[in-house]
Formats: sequence, structure tokens, C-alpha cells
Amino acid sequence: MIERTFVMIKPDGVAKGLSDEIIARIQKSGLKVVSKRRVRMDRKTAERLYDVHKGKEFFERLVNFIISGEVFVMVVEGERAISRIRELMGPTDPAKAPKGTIRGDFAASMSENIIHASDSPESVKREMPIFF
Ligand code: 3AN
Repeated sequence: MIERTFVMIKPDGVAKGLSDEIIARIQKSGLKVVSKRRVRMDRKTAERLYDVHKGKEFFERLVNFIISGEVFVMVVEGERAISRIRELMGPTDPAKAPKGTIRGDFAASMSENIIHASDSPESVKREMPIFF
């Protein structure tokens, strides 16, 4: 099934100059980047994006990090795009992310982990319209 998913290169990924490398990995895997935009999020937008984490101990840290610099927001399309991007990305904790995954190769910590991608069709429906 052809899906569209929401992907974001976080401020650490942009600041480390990894945007082209990450986009190249996505395209090489056979997925298509159909829209992309560089944005600096305001607090309200960041809180909306991370609404599901409201109340968790890391929420404030996460929001502060995500508004600390520019991000790349993208719409990615392809066969099973939602789960394929999650595979390319690797698990949330970089210590558990295998080499060859984006987080395994580049992420520094749980909060600074380079990339976000929607984890389900419901998340896509909620997250994508915030930016596209
Ligand atoms: P993923 O980004 O792999 O879907 P989620 O949805 O569990 O992971 O978490 C969203 C974001 O919240 C993560 N990308 C990460 O930056 C941050 N996060 C999750 N758990 C923690 C934690 N224990 N400490 C700090 N940040 C966290």
C-alpha cells in the first residue's frame, strides 16, 4: 500500500549538516520526498507536535530542543512508507540503534536523536497537517 508519512530532521541533524545525507538515504531506499520545507518552530507549534508527551518529565526539554534551531519538515511517500522510514531511522535510544540506521550512525542521546517520523497512520493524520 502506498502511504504518505511525516518526517522531520531535528535541529541537531540540521546543525550537523546531515540534511542532504538523510534525504539521500530516504531516496536511495526507494521512497520519495514529495515536499520539504525548512522551518523554525515556535513554542506553540512544538507543543502541538509533541502533545502526546505532555506531562512526561522530558516534555519541556524536548520542546526547548525542537525550537532551538531550524528543522526540515518533509512529506515522504512510498510503499509502506510509515514503517520503512522507522526502520531507516532506528530506535529512539541511540545506544540501541544499530549501525547503518540514521540514529545509530548520528544520534547523540534520547532527546537529541536527529530525526522524527510518524509512527502510525493516526500520527500521520495528526502531525502532517501541522506543517502541510
Ligand atoms: P520516536 O521519536 O522514536 O517515535 P517517541 O515518540 O517515544 O520516539 O518520543 C518522541 C521524542 O521524545 C523522541 N524523538 C525523543 O527525542 C524524545 N524522548 C522520548 N523519550 C525520551 C526520554 N526518555 N528522554 C528524553 N527524550 C525523550
